[in-house]
Amino acid sequence: MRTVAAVAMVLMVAAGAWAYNPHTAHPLYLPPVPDEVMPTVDGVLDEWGWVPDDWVYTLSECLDKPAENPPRAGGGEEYTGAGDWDVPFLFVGYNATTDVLVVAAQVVDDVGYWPSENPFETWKGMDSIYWYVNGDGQGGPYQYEEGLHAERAWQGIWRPDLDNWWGAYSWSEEERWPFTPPYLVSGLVLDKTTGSYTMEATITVFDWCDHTGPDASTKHDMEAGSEFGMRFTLFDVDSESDQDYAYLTFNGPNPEGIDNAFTADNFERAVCLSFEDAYPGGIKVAVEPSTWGQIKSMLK
Ligand SMILES: [Ca+2]
Ligand SMILES: [Ca+2]
Ligand SMILES: [Ca+2]
Repeated sequence: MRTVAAVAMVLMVAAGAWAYNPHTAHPLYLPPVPDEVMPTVDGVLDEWGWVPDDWVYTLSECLDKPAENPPRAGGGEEYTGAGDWDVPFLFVGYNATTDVLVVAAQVVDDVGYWPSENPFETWKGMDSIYWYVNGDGQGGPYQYEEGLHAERAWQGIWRPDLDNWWGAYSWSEEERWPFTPPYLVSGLVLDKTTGSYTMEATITVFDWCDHTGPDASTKHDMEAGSEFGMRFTLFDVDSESDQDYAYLTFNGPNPEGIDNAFTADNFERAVCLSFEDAYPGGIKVAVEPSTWGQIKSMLK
């Protein structure tokens, strides 16, 4: 995982009229994904060997970290080990050419838990991924309500069991175009019994995401130095017990319980790095196709 001190000096954009979480000690730094290594978004992680270890997040290194230094891992009770849940590989970056967030993850689980096929009951506790973005960093509501469209910030919830379904509480079912290709593309390979999966996604962040469609919307310009608000959490749930869950999250402390107000005012500050700042040693693009696990085992 990238050390904060090494990249803190590259920040040129001072926090000003933004509404980020004031309780987090540092921004979330996003490395670029160069065009030549942009993945095929199919959930098969055979093209990620180029990523330096600095930019690979794993659950084991996120355990027991202070809340103000995300990403961090936790759960309902003490973590019971990799046999319950593990994240051997998580990458979150951006691509400047297509203006998208790029995420890839391998999640190893023992029990796939989805007690309801209704995606709008996911909040009750199921294996899932939660995304929140706020392109202009100015906060504001992300919750869709009758007559209120959350154009600046929104929430995406990913259910691996529902045929790779992404949904949003921020939008009505008829207005969920930002969660469909080409604005959001995702692929996964799921073992439904164990809940284990590998996934990839590209996610368009908008400064203004108009409910009428892309013509009236403005993409966030993803380039070195740009920033925006986001939250992100991977969840493991194995039963209906309130205690039986684990997570890996980019979210910082939330002492005011502000997220219960459905506002983006407390999102984390994500900052896009230049290639030179992210990869001072360069990258090796000519890696033979392999799964991430095979690559790691070869290196040991
Ligand atoms: Ca792939
Ligand atoms: Ca589990
Ligand atoms: Ca599970």
